[in-house]
Amino acid sequence: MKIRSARLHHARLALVRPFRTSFGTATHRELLVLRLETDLGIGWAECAADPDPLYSSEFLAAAVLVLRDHLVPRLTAAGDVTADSVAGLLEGVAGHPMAKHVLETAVLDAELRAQARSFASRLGATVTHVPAGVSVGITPDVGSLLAEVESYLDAGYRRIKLKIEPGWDLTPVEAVRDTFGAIPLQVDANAAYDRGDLDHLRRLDDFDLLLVEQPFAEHDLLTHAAAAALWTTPVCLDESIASVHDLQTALALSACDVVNIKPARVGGYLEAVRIHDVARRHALPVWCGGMLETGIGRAANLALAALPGFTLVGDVSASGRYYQQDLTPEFVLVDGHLAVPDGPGSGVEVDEAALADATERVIELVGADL
Ligand code: SMG
Ligand code: MG
Repeated sequence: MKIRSARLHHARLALVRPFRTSFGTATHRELLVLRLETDLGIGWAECAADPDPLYSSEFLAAAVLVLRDHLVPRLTAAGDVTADSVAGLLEGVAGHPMAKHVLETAVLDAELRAQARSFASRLGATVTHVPAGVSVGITPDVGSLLAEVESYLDAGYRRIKLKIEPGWDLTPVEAVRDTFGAIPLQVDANAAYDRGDLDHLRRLDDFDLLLVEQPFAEHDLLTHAAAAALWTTPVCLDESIASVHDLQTALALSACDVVNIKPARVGGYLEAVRIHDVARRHALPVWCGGMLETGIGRAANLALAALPGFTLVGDVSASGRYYQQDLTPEFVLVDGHLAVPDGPGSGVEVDEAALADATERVIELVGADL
């Protein structure tokens, strides 16, 4: 296909409730939505980069620049592109997986829409519905945490993830266990601890958690390996895994028992599938992470989460957990599950009126005259 125009919508959506992690509190999500017009039709995707480089080194303003000045020009210069060729064409640009992800995903969406084929079919989904988990932020006190967890359990969520940080770990976990019993429960530290915390965090072993996600720094695989050897609770990597190579290194070091796969973090869905495939060959369970996506990103995440190696419940929740007004038809929980879209491309239509309402700035990356 040939790219005719590429337009970014810089949008801002209020979250239904603030989401606090060890690296900050979000009351809104600022995001980039890419609309790619090709000779075969339109493709849509959303970029997971946040305004500030806190979760990872990427951030929204940098994503705009690298897309405009380095990534999109490589695709337009190539003339004909396919989703399979995108990663190779962008390889010369170091880093920026979230910016690469949004571009590859929009190409893939346009390509699949033109073929009347779904993401689910293309990626290799084997189920039509996936169980939904929910990620619960750090709250001002234990009482409000318990109320929030209860509301999600009442809604039917099949697994609860608690964000933790130093000073907010054993106590909230114990309170949730004591109150709700043997629910599927896990925690995520977003790299907030260091090697000196190995013994402290080992006390989480008392709570029969499904896993502890990314307790240590992104590049500190050695401390994750020490934890995996010392703790009975499985160690899961998120931020540390940006590619198949990273997974192979983690496996060689025995640095994890589980991997959270986020397409945005690893540069796109095609690399996400390759990571899934390697993990599956090593009998390493994986699950699909989230970046507070709108329905645009969530639709494709559901297709990924429907692959056979995704044996653990992911962070893909219903629209209502995030936004009052989603950018696609609403995703709703039915018996604790979300349906995997099976229409062409991502399987959802972008609500262009809702997108226009949320858009603060439109950035044309390639003119319509090309
Ligand atoms: O999409 O439901 C979601 C959020 C899941 O906790 C979540 N994501 O480290 O896994 C993670 C965080 C990163 C995003 S925090 C803004
Ligand atoms: Mg995480």
